[in-house]
Amino acid sequence: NPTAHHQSGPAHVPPREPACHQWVNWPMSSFEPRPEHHFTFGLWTVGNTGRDPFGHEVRPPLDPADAVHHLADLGAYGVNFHDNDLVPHGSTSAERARIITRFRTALDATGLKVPMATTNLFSLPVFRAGAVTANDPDVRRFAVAKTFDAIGLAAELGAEVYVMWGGREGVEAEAATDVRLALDRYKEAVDLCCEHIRHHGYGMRIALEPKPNEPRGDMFLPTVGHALAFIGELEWPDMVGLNPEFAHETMSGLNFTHAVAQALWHRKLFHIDLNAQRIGRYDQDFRFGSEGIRDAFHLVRLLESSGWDGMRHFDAHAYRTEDRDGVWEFARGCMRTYLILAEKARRFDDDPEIADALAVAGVADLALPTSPGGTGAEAREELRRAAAGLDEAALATRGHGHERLDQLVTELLLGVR
Ligand code: GCO
Ligand code: MN
Ligand code: MN
Repeated sequence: NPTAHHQSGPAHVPPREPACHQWVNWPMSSFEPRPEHHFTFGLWTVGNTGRDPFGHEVRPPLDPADAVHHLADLGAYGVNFHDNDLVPHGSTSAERARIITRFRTALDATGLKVPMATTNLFSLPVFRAGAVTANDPDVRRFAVAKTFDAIGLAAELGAEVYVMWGGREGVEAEAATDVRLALDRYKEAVDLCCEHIRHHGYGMRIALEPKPNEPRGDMFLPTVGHALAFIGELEWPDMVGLNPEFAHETMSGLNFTHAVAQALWHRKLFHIDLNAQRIGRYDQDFRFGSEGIRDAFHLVRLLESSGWDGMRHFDAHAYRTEDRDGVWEFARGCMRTYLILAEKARRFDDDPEIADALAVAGVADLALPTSPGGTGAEAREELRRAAAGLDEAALATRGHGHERLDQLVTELLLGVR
């Protein structure tokens, strides 16, 4: 029975912190990114060469050490990578050592950190029918061993979060995979990685990254909700959380801010991939805030007011139209937009008219328990008595002022307040 293997009772789960407003105190005025803002980029993001399914590369490859220097100049905190972004697949151990030394020298010179790393389990032809969920056990063993190596590389460079994105875990021909078995094997792979991390004392946490499709027709763990439920079935559920991505939930037509809020609520927001995406389009990975600016605002407001201390990672790339200068404009733009939206979020909280609209909408009242006396028999009776005395017609006819509140958000974002 794949589900009867562990006890993850609430006993060892830390108590949920109440929804809070703990603003990080950043001087915002200049919107200049600085390391303390904890912005990170993947080597694959600023290093994106513009290749797409229809066209060739338009930019030359970017040397990882150059990426480190440029990102540090721009005020980023860190850089993340897939194993093969840094060490090309098939490198000898001598080449590997030389590459890592060169990369480390750049990190030491700039102070840039490596907060997260991951494995490329999607580019090699061997993963064409899946990696850790391929039907073929040999392919799965190859994938898990590659992941162990990548976890070692991540640890070597100080990463505290290890992202697992199942780029090829999925199917086009529905009859070719039994989804329940695929989930057994997915769980097995995550359990193996947790044991590997524990055995070596790496102290790393794993963040699963859901995505509905692309490159596969349908991918396993398609949304944040699916992944949260999956974590409950793992051997080491406390070691595993989420790396939700703006584009991925948006591709599913879902509200990304709600997905992040629920991940926070479950204490499972371990990392985040920020970018921009329009519903119904291909996987766009645009500059943060370039589409869906209102969604981006609500997201930043959530992250900044929740006291979440994770990395603000951008998993995005410059438009294919851009040359190298455009790439750095892109990176700067992601960070500036985040800082501008964080400033807007503060203003939102300081604006007396918005405060009034929030009061009319009763936003703070959601924190009041429905049954202040708890769930016991007496409290339930008390709730009944209170309900019996209510004026249903009055409750049903009153307006909530959401139009005014929402328009105030628009006006704040359009810069007229
Ligand atoms: C994608 C994914 C990837 C992952 C990366 C880290 O849509 O291609 O978002 O960029 O985030 O592979 O695991
Ligand atoms: Mn993506
Ligand atoms: Mn991503």
